[in-house]
Amino acid sequence: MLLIKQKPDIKEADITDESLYRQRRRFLQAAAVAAAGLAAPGLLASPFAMAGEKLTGVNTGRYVLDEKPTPYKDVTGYNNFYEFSTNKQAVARLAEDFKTRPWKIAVEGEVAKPAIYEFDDLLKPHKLEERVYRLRCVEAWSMVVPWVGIPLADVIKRLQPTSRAKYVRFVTLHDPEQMPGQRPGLLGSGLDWPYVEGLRMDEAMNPLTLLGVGLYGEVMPKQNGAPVRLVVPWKYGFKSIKSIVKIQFLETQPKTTWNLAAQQEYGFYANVNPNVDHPRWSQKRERRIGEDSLFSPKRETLMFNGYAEQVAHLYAGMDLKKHY
Ligand SMILES: Nc1nc2c(c(=O)[nH]1)N[C@H]1C(S)=C(S)[C@@H](COP(=O)(O)O)O[C@H]1N2
Ligand SMILES: [Mo]
Repeated sequence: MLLIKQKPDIKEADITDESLYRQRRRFLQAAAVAAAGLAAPGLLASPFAMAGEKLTGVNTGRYVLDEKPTPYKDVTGYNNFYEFSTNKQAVARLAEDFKTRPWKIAVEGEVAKPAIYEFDDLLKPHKLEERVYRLRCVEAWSMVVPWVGIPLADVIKRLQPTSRAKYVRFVTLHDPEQMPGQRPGLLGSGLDWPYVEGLRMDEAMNPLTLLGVGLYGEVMPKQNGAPVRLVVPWKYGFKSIKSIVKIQFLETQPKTTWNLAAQQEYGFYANVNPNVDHPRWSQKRERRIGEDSLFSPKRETLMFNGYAEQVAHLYAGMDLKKHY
């Protein structure tokens, strides 16, 4: 089954769009500066500063899916982001005031350029791409999302990991003042904070792996992991860690949040695999959010979420029942 078409890059924004966009930005900047009563040029100069604002200069067409994108309202209205709530429909509202600027990202470990980077300093030098990827959650639902991001490999190459770097670890912001799900309480998720995730170096460098900064042509909505999250389309959704504040290059395999919470249920690899059941339910089928009803027949889940051609080689010779 052919799921992915690879085409050469096409520049989406033409000159007219670009100059209109700049005019609008200048207006917004002037308005914001006036409202704040002070100038903050560094902050306002960012091409992806405000959640919901349109992104320009995005290359499209390299990875397209022969499937209908999930409606925007479902992509942004049904979210797993336990820092805000375990109720997927409540996350968007609870994240409304989440501050995503200024935003710093610490780069640490086995790398030539460790530093605490401003968001723009780390990501602005790179080209944005739109890629339509499926996101398949452990709970057997899926979405098709037009993500906007930067290939993680591009950023990693610039940071120059040492030869000892075998894994990359990612950490989400820990800020209980802003994130009610991180406060101790009876209704907590039981997870340990901060949320942490990891990839093997070759997985991180695979061309499919994105640092997501937007979706549907807009700056990443807060509930989807603003300002920057991972998008790893051949793995279960929980690997796509949101609101990243730290990237560490390591020699040894790091622990991950869901593996720490329930080792039997969530492994390090978490590759989408219809042949390896979750201990409490089958992973053979899925239901598309926003499209399928409870009564629709479920869709077949595909090996590596349909991306076997791109990633199966990473796991050649590994027992995927053991390394789930
Ligand atoms: N920090 C953090 N990242 C996270 C999660 C989370 O609870 N906290 N949930 C994960 C899970 S299980 C999924 S399915 C996706 C959901 O992404 P979406 O809200 O954009 O659909 O985010 C992942 N990243
Ligand atoms: Mo998930």
